[in-house]
Amino acid sequence: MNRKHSLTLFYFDECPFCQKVLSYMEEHNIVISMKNIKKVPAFQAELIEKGGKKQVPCLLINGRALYESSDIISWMEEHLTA
Ligand SMILES: N[C@@H](CCC(=O)N[C@@H](CS)C(=O)NCC(=O)O)C(=O)O
Repeated sequence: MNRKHSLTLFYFDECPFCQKVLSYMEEHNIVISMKNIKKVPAFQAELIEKGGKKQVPCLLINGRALYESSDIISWMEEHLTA
């Protein structure tokens, strides 16, 4: 899985939109790099630098930022599930 894409999810636990994405990932056994922006301030700085804003969830796909939980789930459905 994920051999074609470099993937990182920026998130924090208390965010319901992040939880929606995390639940989808758990259901589909999707394991990717995770960056908790509340626990590590440098991750928030990285998110702003790469995505332009600090909104989570944000999926970084080969360096390109994808915001919006529904769009992230749709992307995962198309690219990471059979
Ligand atoms: N429509 C977005 C909403 C995301 C959202 O509102 N995230 C909040 C945390 S729960 C956030 O990052 N707020 C800070 C900001 O937008 O700068 C989604 O579905 O992903």
